[in-house]
Amino acid sequence: MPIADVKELRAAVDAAVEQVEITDVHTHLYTPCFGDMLLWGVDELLTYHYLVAEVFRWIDMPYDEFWSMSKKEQADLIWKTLFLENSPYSEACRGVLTVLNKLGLDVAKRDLEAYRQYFAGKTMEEYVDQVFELSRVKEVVMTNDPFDDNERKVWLESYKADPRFKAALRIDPLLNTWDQTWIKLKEWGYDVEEELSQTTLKEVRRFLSDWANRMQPVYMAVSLPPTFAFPENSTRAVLIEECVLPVCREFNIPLAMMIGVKKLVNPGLKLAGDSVGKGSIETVEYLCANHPYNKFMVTMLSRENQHELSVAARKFRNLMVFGCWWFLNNPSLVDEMTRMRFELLGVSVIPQHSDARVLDQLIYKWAHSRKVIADVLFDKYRDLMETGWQLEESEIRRDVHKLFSQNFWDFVNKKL
Ligand code: RAT
Ligand code: ZN
Repeated sequence: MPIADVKELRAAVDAAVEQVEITDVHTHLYTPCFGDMLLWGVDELLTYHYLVAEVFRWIDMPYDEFWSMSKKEQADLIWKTLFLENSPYSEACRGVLTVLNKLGLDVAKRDLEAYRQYFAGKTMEEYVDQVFELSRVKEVVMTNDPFDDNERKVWLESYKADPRFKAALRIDPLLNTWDQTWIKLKEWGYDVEEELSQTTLKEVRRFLSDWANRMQPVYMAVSLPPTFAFPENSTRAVLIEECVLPVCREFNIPLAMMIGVKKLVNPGLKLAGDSVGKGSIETVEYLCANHPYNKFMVTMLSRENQHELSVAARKFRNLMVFGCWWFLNNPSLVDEMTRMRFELLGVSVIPQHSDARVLDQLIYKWAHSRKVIADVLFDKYRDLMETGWQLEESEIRRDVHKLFSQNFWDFVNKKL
């Protein structure tokens, strides 16, 4: 039976978005076998780098002094400064409170010690189950860095797959700091030199294939500066052309490009010290046009790039736009970007990913995004109904399932 009126439409959209099981296409979470690398609990939530950046707007403490404090001391300072001495309505602060509230803790009490005790009584494994259930996330894609010594060790010695966690082969050091990375490759037994000779390129391909076989990644990924250009007379461009794209094709996996990060504009802030710059859409267009048998997932960090990125996706079926990344993951910008993407691309986008670094963040990032995306969808369906088009509830569920999960898998499995 078609949806009869706007009231029924609102209920149908809200229910579909509320209930859909999510595939979260980009996170920094890990399966429990990675041990301490999987962050969780209130102290991790409070020391999230988004909040570290915010606390330094208020405190005069030297950066080093902050970094020499224990995690608990840092969390205490952030709680006091950002939650008690100011109202915590920034998106990152609000997120912490959404998590506590959804876990059933009493946010009104402002009792950090009580929240700590709640987490102290849990094991990581049971908490993983609880968070996946509460956030209705079915599966997450990790960010797996074969150049990270701790992570590498787990992959080589003790990795235990968990179907809820998919791997993504992240290759920033290869493409962004080759002058240091080639030495590591050499130490690991690949016959490479700094100059990109034919042997070196072959060995880099072998390295990527070895890790693709080991991780079984759903895509290869890299974050890139605003100045990222292709084609270009640079090491990065040669490595992309000669190594990354051929191996992605061989394994039939997309290359996810996250474009627009200016690394460490303030090094004192460490992980919180990165910023944003406008990237080049011509680079994305060139890659899609000249490598039609490669698949590209692209997210750009600058608000100014969003319109042209959506237009590019209208031109290239090998381009999948995904997520409202990092500084864009705020309700006002998610709303604006999602509206524009739905208007230009219909159902054929991946509107959001969480970028969760702390397991618990799945709860808030998805609660907040679900709400904004449902509001936008409701408006779009209402506009449709005004033309006389009739909508079935099952069609709304179909679209929502694609947006929050299936589009990703269809793209990953697509053969060009
Ligand atoms: O959003 C973030 O946490 C950033 O620090 C980055 O991790 C970014 O998402 C990335 O994957 O490079
Ligand atoms: Zn990320």
